[in-house]
Amino acid sequence: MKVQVVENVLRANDELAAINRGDFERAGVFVVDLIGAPGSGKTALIEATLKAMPDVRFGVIAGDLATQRDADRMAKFTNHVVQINTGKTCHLEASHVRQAMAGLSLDAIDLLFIENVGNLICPVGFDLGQHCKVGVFNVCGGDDKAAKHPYIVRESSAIVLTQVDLMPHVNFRQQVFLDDVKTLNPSAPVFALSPITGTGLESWLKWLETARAGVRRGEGRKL
Ligand SMILES: Nc1nc2c(ncn2[C@@H]2O[C@H](COP(=O)(O)OP(=O)(O)OP(=O)(O)O)[C@@H](O)[C@H]2O)c(=O)[nH]1
Ligand SMILES: [Mg+2]
Repeated sequence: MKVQVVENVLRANDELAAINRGDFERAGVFVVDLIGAPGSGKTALIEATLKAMPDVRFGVIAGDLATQRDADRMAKFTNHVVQINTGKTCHLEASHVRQAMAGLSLDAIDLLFIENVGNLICPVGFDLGQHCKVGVFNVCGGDDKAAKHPYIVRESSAIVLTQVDLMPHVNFRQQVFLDDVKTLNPSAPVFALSPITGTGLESWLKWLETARAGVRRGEGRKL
């Protein structure tokens, strides 16, 4: 009986995610779900991306248990920001995104970031209607995190390794991390970068632009 309930919840989520995806595709909005541990640098990555691509019309849905602090940070770069507070829920669901969409004008957005609740585990299982998931790992989290969180690595279209400016201060073996990602998901590019110093940001921006162009040509689902 319990299994049945869980299946129903996931089916309802997937149905709503499909409706979200249809709306995004009709409006020509490329949607990226950023998933990473608390404090891994998701908001800093979005801030730097918005700043570096002034010609792109960005929207952001920020998911956190509480506060609108992330939304306030990103509102400096775009007017299209909605904060979702999930309370005790450790991930965003398609219904949260649906609610947030009511506060966004999709026609005024080219690229929508969904910053998921800081958590490498729970968000992975929930389709939101995004075109791709991007796993965000930070060097301070340790070089074993890709291996310990295989599901997000396998489901991601790209992996960001952030806070690389802090590499000299922590014991992070980059090759171990890269080898683990390669084993789990050989086709996912890894962008080692620091939004704070700007190191490595260019390749990430290029990938984002190429992926967005692919969706405009109707190739989004192949990511
Ligand atoms: N030195 C350095 N600090 C960084 C970098 N990226 C993020 N930070 C800092 O790390 C802290 C956490 O960054 P956030 O961007 O808030 O992380 P987050 O993943 O959005 O956090 P939650 O939304 O709370 O899960 C902040 O103090 C950032 O300024 C980086 O590349 N280098
Ligand atoms: Mg954040």
